[in-house]
Amino acid sequence: KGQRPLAAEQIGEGNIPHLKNLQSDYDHLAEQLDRRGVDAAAVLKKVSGFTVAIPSWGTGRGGTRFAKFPIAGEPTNIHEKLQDCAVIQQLCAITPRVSPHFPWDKVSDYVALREEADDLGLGFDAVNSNTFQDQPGQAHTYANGSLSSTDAGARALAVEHNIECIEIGRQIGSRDLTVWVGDGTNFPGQQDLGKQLDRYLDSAAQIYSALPDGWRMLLEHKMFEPAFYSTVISDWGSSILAAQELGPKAKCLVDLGHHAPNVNIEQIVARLHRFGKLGGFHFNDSKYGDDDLDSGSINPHQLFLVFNELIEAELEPRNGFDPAYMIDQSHNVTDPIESILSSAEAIAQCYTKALLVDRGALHEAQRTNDTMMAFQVLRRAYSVDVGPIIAMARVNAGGAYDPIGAYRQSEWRLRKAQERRSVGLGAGIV
Ligand code: PSV
Ligand code: MN
Ligand code: MN
Repeated sequence: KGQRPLAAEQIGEGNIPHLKNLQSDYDHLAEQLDRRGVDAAAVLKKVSGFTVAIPSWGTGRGGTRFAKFPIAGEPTNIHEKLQDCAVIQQLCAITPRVSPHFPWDKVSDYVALREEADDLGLGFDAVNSNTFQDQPGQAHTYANGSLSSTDAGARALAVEHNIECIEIGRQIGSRDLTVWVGDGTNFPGQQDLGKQLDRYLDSAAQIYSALPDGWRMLLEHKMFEPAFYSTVISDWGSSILAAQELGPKAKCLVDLGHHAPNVNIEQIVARLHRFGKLGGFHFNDSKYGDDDLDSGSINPHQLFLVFNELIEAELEPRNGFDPAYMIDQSHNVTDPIESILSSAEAIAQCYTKALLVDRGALHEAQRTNDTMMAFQVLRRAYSVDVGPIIAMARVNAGGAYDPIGAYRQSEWRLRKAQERRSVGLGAGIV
């Protein structure tokens, strides 16, 4: 059904020379795992069901606050972004949903947009609202904040925009609204920190009350930027307090790049789950701040430890376990399709390694306070090269053995460079 951007036969043919080696690598790994009491087929099955959403904005070269360096053939609207997402999904087969951002992805007919995505083999994930920049002709500025602004008009506009995002989401088949606001201050004394949070909570409650049944509101915290002295929802503490105040449909979303350096994010994950408030993730990596680098490019071990907590959470669901997994990255130095393929692979790797952890041995070591053995259990899983399992899952699902190699061979970007409007200097996607 539908028209896929790449020829499926070409992907299949490209895999043929690798199939024999893949099978032998997989069999070898399965035998090794079997010796440890791990059933590779069961892991393969779990991995085959794993998915992560693509951010629509990640298909463009986001750039930095200093400059954008767009590449020829970059998508210029949601239709072209969906095509690029479909290419990614065809090649890696674990990214079947797109997380859109409004008004960046605004169109006049969302029912048609949903059909367009469906034809490309895609669905939609969480809808992201944007009250961190003014739109042309906007009646009230967000210069002094949005949901927490002192200006009632700006607050009302921000609430209205979020409710509109819910309505769009309903039409395109989403069930989550992700709310990140840049609201905060740059100077001590600029605002009353308590009252600013009161205003945020009041506005957020209005959005919350517009959530349809089965919907969730995901509150995304971030330590700083664009506000550099204080941020209204700066950390997981503020996030969970706000989510608890709002009600059961409000959950917390953890963007891996939104914490102070060295913060123990896996512990945050465990905490949020403990209180039934773990709503979702924005996967990326960072070295200094909200760098939005490719997942696993800086600290893959941290990503593994996060997934280790997620598997623990899944095994002990308490009040449920249903986090929305999304990538959130966008930068300036690679072809975004290649970067998302690379991130999807890194995320799948860490998930797979976490599945390999011998839970029985880990829990026993924890019970007996055998610290070294507990650590060794994690290390043993982390050091396995799980590539053959992931490649097997991908190839079985019709994806490419070597996604980036197949992408280059398809010359997709080159072809789009001839067809798509040039984004030119400074006209990149925000
Ligand atoms: C903010 O830094 C953020 O992580 C939020 O998820 C935004 O929606 C996204 O980046 C895009 O700017
Ligand atoms: Mn994010
Ligand atoms: Mn961010």
